[in-house]
Amino acid sequence: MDNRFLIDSKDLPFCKGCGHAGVAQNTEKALQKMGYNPLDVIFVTDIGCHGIIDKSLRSHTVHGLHGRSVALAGGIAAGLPKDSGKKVVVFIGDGGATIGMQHLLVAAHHNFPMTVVIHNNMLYGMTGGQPSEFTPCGFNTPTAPNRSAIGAIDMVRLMEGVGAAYVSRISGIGDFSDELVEAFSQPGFSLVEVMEICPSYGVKSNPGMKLKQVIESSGLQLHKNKLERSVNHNETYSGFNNSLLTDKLVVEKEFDPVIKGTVRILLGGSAGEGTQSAAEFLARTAMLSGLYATKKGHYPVTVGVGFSAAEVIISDKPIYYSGSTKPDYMLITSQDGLEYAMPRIKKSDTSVILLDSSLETPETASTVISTDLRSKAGSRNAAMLSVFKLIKDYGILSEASLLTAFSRNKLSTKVPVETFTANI
Ligand SMILES: Cc1ncc(C[n+]2csc(CCOP(=O)(O)OP(=O)(O)O)c2C)c(N)n1
Ligand code: SF4
Ligand SMILES: [Mg+2]
Repeated sequence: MDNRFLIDSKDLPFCKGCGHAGVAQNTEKALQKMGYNPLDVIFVTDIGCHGIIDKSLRSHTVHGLHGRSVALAGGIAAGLPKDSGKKVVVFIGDGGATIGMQHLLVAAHHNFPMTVVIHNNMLYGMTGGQPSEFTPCGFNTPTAPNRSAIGAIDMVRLMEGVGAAYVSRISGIGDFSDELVEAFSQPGFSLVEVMEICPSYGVKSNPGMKLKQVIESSGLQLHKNKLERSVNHNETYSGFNNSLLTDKLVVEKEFDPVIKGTVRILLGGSAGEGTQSAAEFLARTAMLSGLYATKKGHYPVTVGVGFSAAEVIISDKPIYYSGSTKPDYMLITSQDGLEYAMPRIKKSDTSVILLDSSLETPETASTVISTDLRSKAGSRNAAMLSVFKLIKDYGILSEASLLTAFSRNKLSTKVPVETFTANI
């Protein structure tokens, strides 16, 4: 692959005269000077005008949510093997740096091995020129024509305060590729704030004002600072980055499946009453019978209160979507669960609903079977009893698989199986 990073460095997707073009061109030049191949560089771009450079790049690109590109890049940088020879570069605007400032501070503090290039045009370009926290005193924008008093955050000083290994503020005019080379060469974290101007909103709101003048009058000096850092994130965490999947549970097939096709089950109960465990148990019992199974939990953001619901799908075919708008069965063990499931109960006309006998039968075209769950097994085990009842009464899995799965479930050490078998 040849060493062009830009598909066409003369045809970039910005307004005429936009400072973002200079950053893209100087970045290409700097990386070429350093001998990088385009596929050795991972660009993580942010939301904003600068971010639309993606389509013009011949490198790896990841486009983040607004302000989150540094967090994404941190993940990529941390995941790269030691001495991979790859370079992670973040392109972010002053708006994104404002919105995601915490990510920048943490990335610098932990010394993540990557370079952040802030395209500081001192306003939110893409949305029409609102001020950001980088808008300096006296620099007007279309929506803040008299922004004189507040002034800009000095990002470079802020970065120094959290121990950034390398920071610089440079003017984005002309050839600044050597400054970028210096930043890109750092082994740990580096940040370059490129001061530039947005002709469409910055120039229009500040007629006749030149970038040099804005920089001078803002009190934000062009500046560079290097700090010796003996640790970086990747070294500190080496050995702690095992895959989350390494100790995944493997459930081998021990029983023949009973069903053909797909069965969708919704469990609706209350927090702390074992709904999620019962749903997981159902999914594992299906896997023990050689079936595919998914389980999706739903609960309010504040855990431990309100409803606790789960959707389980079991199938003889791979499952590509783990939700079920029309469950075949609904196992409802509490008032919270009933309220949660109500929209689906109302809509559905083909479900079988096992409903705890303490609950009022809802209006529905589906079949409702009122059954003693809470009174027989107690509130904490009602969901598990409903799963036993489902398997026994509707024969979707074999009884042998059910009993084997239960004997391996930690609940079996606390609650005798008869609590369930004697009540179905
Ligand atoms: C979380 C979030 N807030 C707001 C927006 C709307 N939005 C899209 S682009 C943009 C402005 C981007 O400004 P900047 O990051 O400085 O980039 P520029 O366009 O100036 O290059 C905003 C506010 C969004 N997409 N996401
Ligand atoms: S609106 Fe401003 S920041 Fe966006 S491309 Fe045009 S000149 Fe550049
Ligand atoms: Mg901007």
